[in-house]
Amino acid sequence: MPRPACSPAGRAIYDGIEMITLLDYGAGNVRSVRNAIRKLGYSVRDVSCPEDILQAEKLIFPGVGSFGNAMTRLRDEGYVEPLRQYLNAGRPFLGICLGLQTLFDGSDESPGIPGLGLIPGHVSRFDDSVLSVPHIGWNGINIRKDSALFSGYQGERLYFVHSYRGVRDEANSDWILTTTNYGEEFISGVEKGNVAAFQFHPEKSGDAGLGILRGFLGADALELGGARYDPGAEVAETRLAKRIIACLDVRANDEGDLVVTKGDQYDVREEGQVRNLGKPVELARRYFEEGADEITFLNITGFRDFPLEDQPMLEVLRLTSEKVFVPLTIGGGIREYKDADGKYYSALDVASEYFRSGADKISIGSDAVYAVEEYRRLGTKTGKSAIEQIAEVYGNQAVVVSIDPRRVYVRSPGETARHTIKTAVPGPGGEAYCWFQCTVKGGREGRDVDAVELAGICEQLGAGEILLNSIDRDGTGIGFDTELVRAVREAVSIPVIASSGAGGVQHFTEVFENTGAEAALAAGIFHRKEVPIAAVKDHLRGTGIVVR
Ligand code: 1PR
Repeated sequence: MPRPACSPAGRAIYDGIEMITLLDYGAGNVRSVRNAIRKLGYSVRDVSCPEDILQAEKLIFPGVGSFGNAMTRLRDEGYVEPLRQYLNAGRPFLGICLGLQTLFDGSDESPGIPGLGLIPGHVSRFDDSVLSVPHIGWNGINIRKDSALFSGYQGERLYFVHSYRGVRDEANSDWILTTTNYGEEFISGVEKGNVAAFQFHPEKSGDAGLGILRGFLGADALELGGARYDPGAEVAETRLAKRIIACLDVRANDEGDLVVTKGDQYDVREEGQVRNLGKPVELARRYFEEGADEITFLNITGFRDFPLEDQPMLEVLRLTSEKVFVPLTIGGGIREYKDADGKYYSALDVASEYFRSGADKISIGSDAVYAVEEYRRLGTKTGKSAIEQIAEVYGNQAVVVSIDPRRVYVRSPGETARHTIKTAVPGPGGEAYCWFQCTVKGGREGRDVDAVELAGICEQLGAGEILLNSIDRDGTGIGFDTELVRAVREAVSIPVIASSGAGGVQHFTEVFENTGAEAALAAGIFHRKEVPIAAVKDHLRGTGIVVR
């Protein structure tokens, strides 16, 4: 493929606005990095040829995807040598996430593929026998040396999403800027001279993250005034916070306007009309300001429409990512598709458009059920399911599987081949056992697959997280189905988001205390302003549960 022409060489200041050079090799969501840079008053120039790297005044490298994929792309574009030259000269550089990992010699994620070799050591995987992996969510940092990057930082938690990490040893100790604990201590930040990199995402870490980014962009103008390194201070282990997620079910109402709606057990109509609880972008912004740790959009009629023709939904994502600096997940209609002209789009094409529009994670519902049925039929992976294809390119952490289960009661486990539990909430005929039947098409069709099996197989296919709804509890306000959440949580080693049924602050405490879920999601109580997000967090804090 011919390389694009180089961007015009020249000054890094245009019309009084400083240019930041962005190394985006087109493999994921760097829209939020762009948006964050712009919000801080800078403009962005993309690297389009190797010389652009050497001409940069300040270079940001937000690596996305897998280690091997990133290094191969860098090599194919001819970027490796100029990048090494730039780094070895100690010129201003900020790596984010994989942008940190590629600075090491290599990674267990992609054996045999060398990294940039600036920092001695190998990146390796967290141990998923003791922890849920990926490490997703808001964790702290321990600052190990003073840095102008933390001029405005006051010790807030920051957003991480990764399965691999660097660990410190003698050979790389002079690089260590910050460390974080997740089962063990790992390197969450490095800095030497003008070269710095973070494992967390400053662009997704709310105002605290934007402050750190500002520290890099305007580092020379800042005085040290924020969090400082205190060599005498005792270093406490950092802890990952439980996440509180606001969910926006979105669809067009009968007038054709895109609205946030909300169902009762998935029925979103009231007196024949689609319930309208607000405008998607406005609500998302409100939740960001109120302290939501993450925002999820579900395009609930995506299973029957084609999302790439649903431009308003993509526009919602683009506009939201300009204002909202916490992770955004989008689901609905992620599957392969043929348009009216017979043109074929893979699920990866659909997901890519969502990532380009500002999504950090995509969520797959119906198609995950079909993929599990196919896996059961063949007894093996095909590499062709949407989960496998998207995880391969964007990484497991970018793929959420959304499950819409409904309880099916039985008198004894022998009545079904599906995974049953003994329940404390007996069925209408006094049945003491139930299984959780997966559905497709927004709960309209039940399939012969249970939620526990589905979650396990989806993990094997490459899903990085489970969004676990409950049709029985949705919109009821009677609390999460903790039996369901516990059963799924115990079956997988990826994070589980408990969803459906939150009616009060105590329900969040209950689900975290009884299930081990990493996150809890709610919709109705937030949309109707019945319970503020801050009240949920205060209650959790009061019971000793760590929150941001
Ligand atoms: O199948 O890949 O096209 O994805 C469709 C997506 O849309 C799925 O993730 C599915 O969960 C969602 N969906 C489809 N129909 C509905 C519906 O409500 N009619 N949303 C729907 C339901 C439940 C949560 C809700 C929680 C919390 N999803 O979105 O936010 O239950 O609510 P609560 O706190 O008010 O109880 P595909």
